Amino acid sequence: MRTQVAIIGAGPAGLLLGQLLSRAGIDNVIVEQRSPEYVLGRIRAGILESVTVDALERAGVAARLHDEGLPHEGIELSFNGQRHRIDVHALTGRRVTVYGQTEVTRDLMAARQAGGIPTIYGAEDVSLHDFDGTRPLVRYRKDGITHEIQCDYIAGCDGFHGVSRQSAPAGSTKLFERVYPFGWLGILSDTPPVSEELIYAGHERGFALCSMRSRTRSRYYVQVPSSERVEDWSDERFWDELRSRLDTQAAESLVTGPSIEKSIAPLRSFVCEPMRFGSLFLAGDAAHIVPPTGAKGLNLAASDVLYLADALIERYQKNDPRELDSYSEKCLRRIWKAERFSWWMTSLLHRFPDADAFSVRIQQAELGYLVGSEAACRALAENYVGLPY
Ligand code: RFL
Ligand code: PHB
Repeated sequence: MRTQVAIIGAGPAGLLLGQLLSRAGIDNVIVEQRSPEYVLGRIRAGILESVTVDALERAGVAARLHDEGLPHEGIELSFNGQRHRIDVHALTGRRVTVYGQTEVTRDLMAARQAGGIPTIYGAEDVSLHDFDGTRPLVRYRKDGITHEIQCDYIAGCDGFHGVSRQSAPAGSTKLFERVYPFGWLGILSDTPPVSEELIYAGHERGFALCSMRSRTRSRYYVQVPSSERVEDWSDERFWDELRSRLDTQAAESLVTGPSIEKSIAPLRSFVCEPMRFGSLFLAGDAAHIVPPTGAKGLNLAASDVLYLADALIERYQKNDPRELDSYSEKCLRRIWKAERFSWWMTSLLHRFPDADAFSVRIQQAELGYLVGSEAACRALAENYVGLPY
């Protein structure tokens, strides 16, 4: 098989890139190791920056997002038993939208299928070849048969554990990493959200987050030590722990119910530099990870993809490779700002097992300063809604 762009991974990054390229008349094939059902079964991000909404509009997949997404104009910070609202819209003129990654993925998959654009699910042993030379090639096995895709470019959109970053030549990457000594235990339940807006709670027992997917479906998280096992968390234990970390009013109005998903996500900051190796370009979690506290992972994947789609369009429509040449540098500028914000939100709100009394007081002082200072609130708000693309 031959195509212009071979895309590895059918997560939001790969699917969005495919859609933007197809709409510009650029042929592409997606190679995904899992099944569509598996991809749709992963419960992940919930908050879209306006830049991400714009990208989905450009991809022609925003109809349901506009119908069902919930625009949010503020967030609540909770600590010392009190809640403080940050009016993100008043401070920035912009909003975020609550619309689950699962739904974004579903909409992108449906559009791709409607357009009859090829996606190979269940591809095994995917490998990338000759992207430093003149004949880039993707090889995979399906149903016991080996297949090859010849292409001009390869987009590595296969997430943190994918094969693309690992295919970069030895010694060509610089990796930056911080692994946090805790994770987030998350629960999804068909119960009305405890609050109209998200509550980010710092508490001496650890961080908690009250989020949602719709007016009838809630998503809650509590910080747990990295050693924790999901099997040890009954629904009842989860709800008790969450309640203990919220202010009295939220704790009393929390509606509980059976979980429909429960999992633990480790927290990590990670960046791979550069993001280009000859004809191979990394995008999304394949190149960087942020802890979810700032709600930036999916949004960064979308901004990488916008840069990459525009650069490939310039290359094909005007035979101009300059945007491809500056892709990595342009992405990394935005990525490091989101890394900083996500690290800062994480440091501000979580309990660190090795924190001494001094660090705890500094954290308290920072929270107190933040909610008392319009300048500090604005800095948080402009990062939360997303820095300019
Ligand atoms: P994905 O979604 O991991 O998709 C990669 C795809 O590649 C496939 N794959 C392969 N395919 C072929 N060959 C191989 N060798 C392959 N190896 C892997 C995988 O099966 C998969 O289908 O990466 P992508 O597309 O870059 O998207 C990134 C986002 O998924 C991620 O950044 C967000 O989910 C992060 N995130 C959040 N981001 C936000 O913007 N806002 C949020 O509110 C938010 N909340 C979260 C989050 C992530 C979380 N977890 C579980 C890590 C909350 C949580 C709990
Ligand atoms: C989510 O709803 O899953 C979510 C929301 C905000 C975050 C992280 C995750 O910061």
